[in-house]
Amino acid sequence: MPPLNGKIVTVVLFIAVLLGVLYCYISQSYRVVLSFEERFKASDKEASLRYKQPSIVQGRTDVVTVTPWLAPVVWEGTFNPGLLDTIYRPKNITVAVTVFAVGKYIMFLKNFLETAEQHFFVGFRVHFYVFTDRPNEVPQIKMAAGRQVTVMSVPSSNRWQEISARRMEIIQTLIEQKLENYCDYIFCLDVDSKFHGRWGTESLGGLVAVIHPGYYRDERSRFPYERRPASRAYVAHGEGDFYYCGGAFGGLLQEVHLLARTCRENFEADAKVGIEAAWQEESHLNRYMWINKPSKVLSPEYLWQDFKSRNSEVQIIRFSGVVKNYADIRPN
Ligand code: UD2
Repeated sequence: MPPLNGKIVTVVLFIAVLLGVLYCYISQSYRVVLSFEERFKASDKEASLRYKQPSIVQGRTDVVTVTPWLAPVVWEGTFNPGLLDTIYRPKNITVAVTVFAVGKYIMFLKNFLETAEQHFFVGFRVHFYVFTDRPNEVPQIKMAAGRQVTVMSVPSSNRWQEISARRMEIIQTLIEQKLENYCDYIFCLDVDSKFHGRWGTESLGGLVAVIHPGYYRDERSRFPYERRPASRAYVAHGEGDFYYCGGAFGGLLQEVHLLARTCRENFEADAKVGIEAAWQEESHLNRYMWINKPSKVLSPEYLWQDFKSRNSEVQIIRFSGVVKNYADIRPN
């Protein structure tokens, strides 16, 4: 049947040509879409590289912005938040946060988490680990995409000193068992506090310490370091750099792991000879930070206390301890 075959060949040829034209059209328009995206990305990158000119001769003169071992001291006005975010965004970092809410301290958790959603690493992946003996009382907070809360049970205690000090051991174990190969940075924060302003990528570093708001204008002889030579937290008079907070510290996972492990070991060695350092793990942290200098130091903007009036050099309060009645909330 030669005429039918001829028709079939014509139809097949026609369809082939049609498919060919369609393919050319689609690939052409796809290329247009791609080049548009590429152009968009390029202009986005250009925009992120357009910012206020930095200066090395003008800047804040009312505060010290670098330690004698050349670690930056982070104050408002010393960094460009947008620029820092564009540097860290492509790195796809995940930040872990530990927060302990044992016993009545659970009452502070809602405010802590809600304000963290407004100010803490906004736009970045954050995983909050809440340690509590009251998992049923953990409030449900609406979290932004990429951010989550995991509740971990811990035993309660009838001594607040023990609750506070045991945190180092739990942080060490958390890093070993859950965070390695998952998170990049970790911050360990007190729950009886809330965020008031940005706390973001400017705070990232290897080992990060926060200067205590109560002592930063004082002579170091007045710092409440552990002063008994028998303690592993001992810092002699005439020694030490700053007085750092036990309520906020952090850095790279490996660095914080070493800090937590060392403080825990020293705390346990002290306990064996019947010593509890003056300010529990805060004393051990201060000794550790004196020997292993932090690579970034956060000014008291990063942990103020609500009962204190703001000093002039503190242009913004980012995180602050709430006023609390110790007798009402502590177990002892
Ligand atoms: C300071 C430190 C704190 C710690 C303590 C010494 C700051 C701002 N605070 O605060 O970090 O070094 O001295 O031990 O630097 N907690 C509970 N349940 C309790 C008691 C404590 O969950 O019953 C947790 C909670 O996360 C709290 C933290 O331990 O935020 C520290 O306890 P604190 O706030 O009572 O200690 P405080 O105010 O003396």
